[in-house]
Amino acid sequence: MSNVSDKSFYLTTPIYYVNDAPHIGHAYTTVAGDVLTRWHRQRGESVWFLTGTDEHGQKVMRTAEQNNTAPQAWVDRLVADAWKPNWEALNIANDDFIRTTEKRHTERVQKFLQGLKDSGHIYSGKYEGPYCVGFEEFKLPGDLIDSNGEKLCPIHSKPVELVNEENWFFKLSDFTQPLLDHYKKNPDACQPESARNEVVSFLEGGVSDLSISRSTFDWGIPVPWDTKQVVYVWFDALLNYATAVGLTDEPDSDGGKKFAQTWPADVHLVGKDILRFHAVIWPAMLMAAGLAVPKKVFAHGWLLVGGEKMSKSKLTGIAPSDITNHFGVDAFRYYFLRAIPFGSDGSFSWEDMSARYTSELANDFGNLASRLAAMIEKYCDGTLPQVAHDKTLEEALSQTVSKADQAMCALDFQGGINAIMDFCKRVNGYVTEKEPWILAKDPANKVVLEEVLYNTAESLRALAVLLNSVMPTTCEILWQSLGAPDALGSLSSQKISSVATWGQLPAGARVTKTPVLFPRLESAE
Ligand code: MET
Repeated sequence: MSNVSDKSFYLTTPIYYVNDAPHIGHAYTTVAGDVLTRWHRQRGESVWFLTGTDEHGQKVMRTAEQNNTAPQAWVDRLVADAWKPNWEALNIANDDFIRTTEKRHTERVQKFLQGLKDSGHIYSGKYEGPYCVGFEEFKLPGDLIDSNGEKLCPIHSKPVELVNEENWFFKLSDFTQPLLDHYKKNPDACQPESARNEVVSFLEGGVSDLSISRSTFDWGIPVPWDTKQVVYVWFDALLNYATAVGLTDEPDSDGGKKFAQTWPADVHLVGKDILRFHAVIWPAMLMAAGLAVPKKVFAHGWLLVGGEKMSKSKLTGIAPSDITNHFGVDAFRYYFLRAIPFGSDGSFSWEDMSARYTSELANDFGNLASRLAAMIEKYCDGTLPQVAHDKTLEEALSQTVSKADQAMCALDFQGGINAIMDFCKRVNGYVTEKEPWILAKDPANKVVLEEVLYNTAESLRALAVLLNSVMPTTCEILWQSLGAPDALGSLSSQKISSVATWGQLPAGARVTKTPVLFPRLESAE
């Protein structure tokens, strides 16, 4: 039996099209999901984190054709050679990875669809209108831009195609009012506010029924009662969030139990260009099936390079490894969440990233750790002195923790990280003010000197726990260098709620010098 306290915090990223390898835009969303789920784990919650790949549809099928490869072989290769290794390299701790060509998905999609048909939400009709393959979206003529008489998708600036097919339709329009009511009653269900406003005004403009099958190609899931048609790729893809956790399985089966434990999803992270699919079509599909709708859809902004949305065709697409090879994985994870308010567009530039790396990571954080280890070695033979207490630092830490926790849980990553880095600055200020290197000159100051060193070590212990979700590798190294008990990775003992309790490092522990946490950057030339 599941009860409320068994409910996992369930977070998803979009499942990405496998027409190409990941770029930093995909990594941005996935890292955000990883940081948020790691944070919730450190709050002591049960967590389920899903990512995966969207493998059907014309966009993927045509890319496979262009590469003279069968679609299944193409997606298998890209998932194995590009997608999974990229997430491993970025230290993404997802609990599951769903692929839409997996049997667990295709079978459950068919069952779900049959249910909607049986309950009268699906009818046969004719679709005639523009379609953007790059986006896999049926467009309204008013959505398009005109370029010398040619109609282009406004996002990709690529020509749309005219579709004229007998299809199956989902009665999406039936859910216009229920969706408006839902967002009125639950403003948190679509964030940030600008995204919710966009969705509400879209709904207020009236919504048409949606064609949910295609009949002119076969790379998709067959419609169960009409196998000459395949399910529209977005209808198939959106269902991943629920098929991955056992949608349509019997309640007492493993799948059914998993579903009860995870559904509804707590957060669907999406880019703002796919907001309507998630905040209009997806909850309508769930409402039609009598299922709970997601608690929150959060739309983040675009990463801009040179002021424009990144794009491979414009040669502004950047692979994560282009950046991690230079700055390291943890700095990559840190930079985008620290530099860009989540929900707004943000520009990437090498200059800004170098500047933050040097001032915030290398100077404020990394140097503090190496200075402390050097001083403990020099003044205390590498052994942590006796416990002492600095009330002001302790108070500052306690405020930092509540501020950071509130911000992180609201997906304000920038606010959360800022709060933590402000504490780091404060500790640097404490060390500068106390001047332990002067204190060390007179043996009469021994007690005060040891207090300063112990308080600095305690502050670093807290920073290791608080920054662990963002920079897990660095924080583990720091944690161990402080002679802290257990591994930081054994999170059950390193909860956010107890991090502010002062005095956790045992006196007498061996503090060791670490490799420099953030080495000086090699010149890019
Ligand atoms: N494949 C889509 C994209 O990459 C996302 C689908 S999420 C259900 O934009």
